[in-house]
Amino acid sequence: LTEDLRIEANRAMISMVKGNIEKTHPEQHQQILNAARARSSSTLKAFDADPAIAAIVLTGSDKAFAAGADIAEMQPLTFGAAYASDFILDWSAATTTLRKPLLAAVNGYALGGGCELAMMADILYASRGARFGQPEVTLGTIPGAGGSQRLARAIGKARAMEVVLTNRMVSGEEAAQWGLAARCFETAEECVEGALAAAERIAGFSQVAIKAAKEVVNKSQETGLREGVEFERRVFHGLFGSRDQKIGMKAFVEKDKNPKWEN
Ligand code: CO8
Repeated sequence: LTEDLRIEANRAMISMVKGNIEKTHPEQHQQILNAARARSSSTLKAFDADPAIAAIVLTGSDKAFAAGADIAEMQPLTFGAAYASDFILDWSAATTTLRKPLLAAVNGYALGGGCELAMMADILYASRGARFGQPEVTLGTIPGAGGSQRLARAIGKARAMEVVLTNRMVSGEEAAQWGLAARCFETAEECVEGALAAAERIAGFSQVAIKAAKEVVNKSQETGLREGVEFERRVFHGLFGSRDQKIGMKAFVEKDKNPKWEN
């Protein structure tokens, strides 16, 4: 019930593979990149709508999760073009409005937009070799896809300032210690396996409960405590209207270890 989504050429997250595509497909590389970009948002939406999929795992290669937006492509961009197209919005909106859990398995570099993408995940796993960073100031700009906001919420203002202002990279181990990653695995392979195992566990639970649980935890990042607790209680009350609440509690009472979830 899980799907390993390997977006090797995600929209504007293509830096590390662009060179390879240029080498292997010199004639069609631009077409391939454009198709991959157009596909990434719609692929996520299609996975979110597919009842056979319960969770999505996003990963990259051992060298890089994603090295950020394509700097060469962004270089000539004007304010007018960026503003008119609301550059970045469609891609980040597609990622952050998923109702199913998104897990990121980060190995190697997660820089700029790559770090921002990883932070959009509901569960972020890293390996020892992961390197998170927001190097935008080295390019004369700043994070543009939520990096400054999500990083500060995840690791606190002091550390986020250091990362954003000094281009300090955060290792996988530090990411786990600081609360940016849920866990740090020894190797890249273990990290991807860990993410897939977590996705499998999620797939084994009531999907209506999973969606509601994701929604209430996310609410905590956007609201005050009283409002968040009230929201949680209302959603909790609402779940008494689901079949899965009856199925889950009946299974516990009857010591049935394998409830058949319906929604
Ligand atoms: N854009 C364009 N090309 C890149 C990028 C990039 N972000 N990253 C790497 N490359 C290219 C290199 O130019 C090089 O190309 P070539 O082989 O043609 O010379 C190739 O990838 C391999 O890179 P390196 O030779 O530099 O490999 P190293 O192992 O020495 O270093 C690094 C790897 C550390 C990843 C290094 O390449 C690097 O620092 N890259 C830039 C990282 C960066 O600054 N990222 C932030 C970009 S800005 C951004 O992401 C804003 C995002 C806003 C949101 C976007 C949402 C879509």
